[in-house]
Amino acid sequence: MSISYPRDFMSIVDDIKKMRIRGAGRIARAAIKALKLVSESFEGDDREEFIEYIKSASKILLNTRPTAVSLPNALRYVLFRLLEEYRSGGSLEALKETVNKSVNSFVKLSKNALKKIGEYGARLIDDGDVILTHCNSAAVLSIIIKAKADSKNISVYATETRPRFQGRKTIKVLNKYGVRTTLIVDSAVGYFMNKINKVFVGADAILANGALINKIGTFSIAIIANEFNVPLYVAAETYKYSPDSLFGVKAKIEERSPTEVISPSFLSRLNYVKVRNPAFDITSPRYITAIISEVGIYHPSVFPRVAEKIFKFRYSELYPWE
Ligand code: RUB
Repeated sequence: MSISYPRDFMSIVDDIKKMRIRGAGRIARAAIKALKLVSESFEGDDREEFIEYIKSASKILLNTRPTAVSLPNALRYVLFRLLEEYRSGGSLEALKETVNKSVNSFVKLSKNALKKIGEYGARLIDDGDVILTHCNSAAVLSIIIKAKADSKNISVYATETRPRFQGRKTIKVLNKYGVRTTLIVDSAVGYFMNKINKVFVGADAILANGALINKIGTFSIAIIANEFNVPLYVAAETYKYSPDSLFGVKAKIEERSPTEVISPSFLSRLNYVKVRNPAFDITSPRYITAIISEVGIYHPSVFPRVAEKIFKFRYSELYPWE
């Protein structure tokens, strides 16, 4: 039997897939708001059917973008609470109310986390700092904007972040806040690193060994920063921790269409050429100075333990949508 979903839900699914909604934090918030729409639209009167409906919508959301772990974690947050209510015999109304409340509380904690990360991260920034950032991370921007609001005299180098040019979003925001910014091509990071004294990047996932998954190019930037003894800080909410990496589940690195890199007509004339377009890469914890979270600043080896404590992952039920 085919299940139908509300149109608004499908349009959020499409927005995430096509990257009109992007960035790990935003993806997570949008996905569970979409789940709330599904919950509200349920017209049946059967508790089991409701649970199945929510689980199947969750699986659709999980398939939108595979790498940002904030998405499954946000779903876990809602589904843990929903299943608890279901097992304790809650009525359909109570189940819907649980979805509603937990979506709202996740969105609130996520926005609050961004604010706290801004506060903690800004403490690491000194007057006169020249910062490099890559891609477009709301968590990193929160730090830079707070440092600027604290009247620190700073400037930023932002990479353009090919092939999707998320760096253009970053420079627009920095410009709005009056932060002096230089846009550079991704391959110029080595050329400019001697001018930089701190690197800040966001996170799509932090693995159990403290490794970072973030926008493609982060790994190269980390190596260059290391070569120049420039500290690299990661801005990551605790819900960027990947709980299943603890059991050796391999992170999924999204590979996007070659058409983002080269036009299909050009490529079709090159018989021996193929294009690879991974959207993310993995940076070893050895290159990470510290991870700035909403509950403090931690060494990458400590962050996973802190995240587990804050998020309260249930290792017995890591895939509640199944
Ligand atoms: C975005 C990206 C960002 C992280 C963190 O990739 O790699 O650095 O998602 O962002 P994409 P935030 O544009 O492919 O989604 O701090 O906003 O969660």
